[in-house]
Amino acid sequence: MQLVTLDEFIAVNQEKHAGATGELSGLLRDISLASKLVQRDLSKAGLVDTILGDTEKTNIQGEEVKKLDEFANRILIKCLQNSGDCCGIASEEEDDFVCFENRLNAKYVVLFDPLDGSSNIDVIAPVGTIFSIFRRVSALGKPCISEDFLQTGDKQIAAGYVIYGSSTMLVYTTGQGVNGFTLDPSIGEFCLSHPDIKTPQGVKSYSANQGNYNTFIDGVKKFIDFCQDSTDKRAYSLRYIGSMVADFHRNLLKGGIYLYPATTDAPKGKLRLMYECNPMAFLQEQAGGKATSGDARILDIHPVTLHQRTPVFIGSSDLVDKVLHFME
Ligand code: P6P
Repeated sequence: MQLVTLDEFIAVNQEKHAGATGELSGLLRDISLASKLVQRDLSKAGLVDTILGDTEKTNIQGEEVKKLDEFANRILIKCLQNSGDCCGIASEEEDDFVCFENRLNAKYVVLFDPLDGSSNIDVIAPVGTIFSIFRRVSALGKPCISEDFLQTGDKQIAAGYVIYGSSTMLVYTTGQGVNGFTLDPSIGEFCLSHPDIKTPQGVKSYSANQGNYNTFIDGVKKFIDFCQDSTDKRAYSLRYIGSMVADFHRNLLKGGIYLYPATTDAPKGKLRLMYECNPMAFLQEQAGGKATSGDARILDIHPVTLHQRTPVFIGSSDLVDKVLHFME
């Protein structure tokens, strides 16, 4: 395969980016720059105690903020504000959206989880940055408003993630399929490594926190019982890393389903709709899979609040259909 960098790929496919006139391409470049800076510090997290460990703060989710969460959040905000193409952001680490007063004429807003799965950093498990891009609905020249962010997932212009694992990969879609780019640290470039990703069906693999089994609704329990039943078939493999980006990435490439249903501790589910489930659902549908809350297609859910949570079942179409069948 010929070496194609992310910048070259974006430039060549510029016209395919829905209505993009270069700004969207600029945003994707800015996100890739931010992720390179995050990766650089992640790779030595164990050595530099200034960025490892907790900040003794908790975010709006009531979750411990790791120093690297905060670092990734700051880097993304800085890169997106410098880009000039983004008028505001919403982040898992920010209580409310942030409007860039010096970018009132920019067309796009970006929502992100700066470092999903960050509780795994201390044990060197994969973590990820997840992003979702919308065109603003408010008038140019004015500060962005909540409606710019609270759009249904099917209005996303682009979405993607960066997974920081044994290697670093950026995976994104603008609605023209899904492509993966692996970071070559020797040249500091993301290079096309996984063109036109499609999620296979017929794969016996599920990702769930089995410890929550007793708190799942009956339909979900029946699906998991089906997965574990080996009377007349091979039982399914359970693969669960505890970092959604890593579990999602494996299922996207190899097939499988990730499920985080409602539990007694998380009656509305644990994953956030706007900057975890929506971007992953856009990617998953573009790769030929499905994403549902159990009650609705994720991309159809009308958001009410920025940090709202939703149950999520996402992955190979046949497995999502199977769990929906048991939940009927
Ligand atoms: P549990 C990380 O905090 C996260 O949001 C996802 O990345 C991950 O899949 C899930 O929570 C893990 O949650 O309750 O199984 O530890």
